[in-house]
Amino acid sequence: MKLEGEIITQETIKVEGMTCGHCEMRVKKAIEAIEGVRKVEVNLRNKNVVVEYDDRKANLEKIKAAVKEAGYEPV
Ligand SMILES: [Cu+2]
Repeated sequence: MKLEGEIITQETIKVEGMTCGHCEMRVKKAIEAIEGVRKVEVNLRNKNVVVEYDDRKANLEKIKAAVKEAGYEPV
């Protein structure tokens, strides 16, 4: 949901190491747990993740750190 005054940024990041639906879910959940993240779409086949977030609260660094912590490699 978009709140008033909110600026949503959309970024696509490459993630290496995902091999199945389980990996997809882990990455999705890890990113969704970050405050300010509004939408996460993980595409296993293309090895990428489309993230929409409020850039006053979240940023790419935080998102990549969460991916790493879940055990995958953001590039
Ligand atoms: Cu897997």
